[in-house]
Amino acid sequence: MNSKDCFKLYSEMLFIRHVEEMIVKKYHEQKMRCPVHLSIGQEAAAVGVCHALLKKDRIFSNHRSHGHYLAKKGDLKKMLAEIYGKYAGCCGGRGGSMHLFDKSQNITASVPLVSSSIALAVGSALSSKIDNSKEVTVSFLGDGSVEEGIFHESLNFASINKLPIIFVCENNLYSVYTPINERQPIRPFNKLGEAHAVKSYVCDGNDVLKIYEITKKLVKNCRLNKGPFFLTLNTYRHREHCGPNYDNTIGYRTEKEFKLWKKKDPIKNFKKKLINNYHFNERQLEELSLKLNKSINKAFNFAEKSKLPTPDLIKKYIYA
Ligand SMILES: Cc1ncc(C[n+]2csc(CCOP(=O)(O)OP(=O)(O)O)c2C)c(N)n1
Ligand SMILES: [Mg+2]
Repeated sequence: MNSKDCFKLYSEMLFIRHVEEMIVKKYHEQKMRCPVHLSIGQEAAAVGVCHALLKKDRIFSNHRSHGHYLAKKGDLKKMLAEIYGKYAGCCGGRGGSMHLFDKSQNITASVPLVSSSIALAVGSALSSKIDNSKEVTVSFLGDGSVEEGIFHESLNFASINKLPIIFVCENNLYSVYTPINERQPIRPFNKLGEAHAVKSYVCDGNDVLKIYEITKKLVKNCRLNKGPFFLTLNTYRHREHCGPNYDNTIGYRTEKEFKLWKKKDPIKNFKKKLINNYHFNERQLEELSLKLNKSINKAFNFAEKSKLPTPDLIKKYIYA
């Protein structure tokens, strides 16, 4: 990949990091009244995958959806307004952080019921196949998600119908506070896909370049009707399961493990790569950081100043 594209990948990851760090900074003001599941530490997955997609391709996400939404070029102002519960939000302020949509970018749904958006994504891929439209669907899911029956039904259906879909599992080792080895038998993760005859790959989830390269191949193959695929990205969330804080002191994961994964920070390491291998300098990257923060501040101002929905809207979208 050339240096210009690498800079783009870095910029997209840093953008997500800065947005979520600003949420951290402002969350205590209690103006954002919905739960937030931050993806700090997992930005490479969202950016590496979405960078390999075209605008027409569709993504489906879960409760940890900010990174996916922003990486697929969802509108930041509408996302923040949604988190602030404002009418200008992408769901009119009715959904909050876990319901991010942007039809204009084909961010079709994020749904916090664990695994439920996988089946919706399969429906999306089925429609692309019927229409022969060559759109690819990505279903983002977590390691906890593979424990739900709908995951297996969805892979089975996608496999038998050869659907243009990539199931992307971000394995961050935890479902809330329960580590994966207390929830699942020890077996290679890609066996989960192979059991349904879905070609499966495992990739370093903190290496944005590797993720981009492998997704690009899978997307190409999906367009050639060679899907579906199951891609596991091994990564780690830095913050608590839900909320702006750290929760390492409550005992479900060790400080040692946390520090080990912090060293694998996808953004810090890619920054080193940009400087050492692609000849960028600290000043250029600092300028980028300032520029991103400027636009992020504007979007927060917009969200904070936007109007709340009025009471008469309560019945809108209620059909019975
Ligand atoms: C059907 C269902 N069961 C339980 C929950 C509560 N819940 C919310 S997030 C979560 C953990 C999911 O873990 P994982 O899929 O690994 O995603 P991560 O939070 O690690 O990103 C659970 C159990 C839920 N939202 N939906
Ligand atoms: Mg998890």
